[in-house]
Amino acid sequence: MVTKFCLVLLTGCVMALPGEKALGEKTNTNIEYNCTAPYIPIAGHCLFFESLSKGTWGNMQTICRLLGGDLAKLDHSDVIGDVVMYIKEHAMPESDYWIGASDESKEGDWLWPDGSQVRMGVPLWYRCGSTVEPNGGVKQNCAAISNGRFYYISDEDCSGENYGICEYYWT
Ligand SMILES: [Ca+2]
Repeated sequence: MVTKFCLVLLTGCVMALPGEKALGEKTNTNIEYNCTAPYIPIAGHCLFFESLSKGTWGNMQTICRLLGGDLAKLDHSDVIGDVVMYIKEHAMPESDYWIGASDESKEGDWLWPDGSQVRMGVPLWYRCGSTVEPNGGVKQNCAAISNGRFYYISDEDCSGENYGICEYYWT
């Protein structure tokens, strides 16, 4: 006999067999997990959007660290997809948002705040015709999901002012 259990969802409750994905589940967005305010659960991450005031990449890093986290590690296209959906559904500014990737310490060596390597190329970084991000060389060492780049990742001047996405890191 197989015992069924219930996954509590944001939108209700579904029956699922242990080890099975809930019907319609694309990412782990539906799995119950807790994020401490001001962080909110999106695609298995605990994220906070600084969408009221803009700042440099360093400004946003400081804000995120004051909130016990760091700039977000958006290392999967599904996660970025859910982030963009959240931005649109909550009528947040259609703009650029700083994320955690940077090659400030060594040109061309893109790292997340936890020190892991950033996956380059598709499907994370913008590419269209002859434009292949990152393309700013030593003048652009900070990453944003860019409204002008359909929210793909783009490198930008770290001293530019954008909104930001923070993440609480569990490990
Ligand atoms: Ca660079």
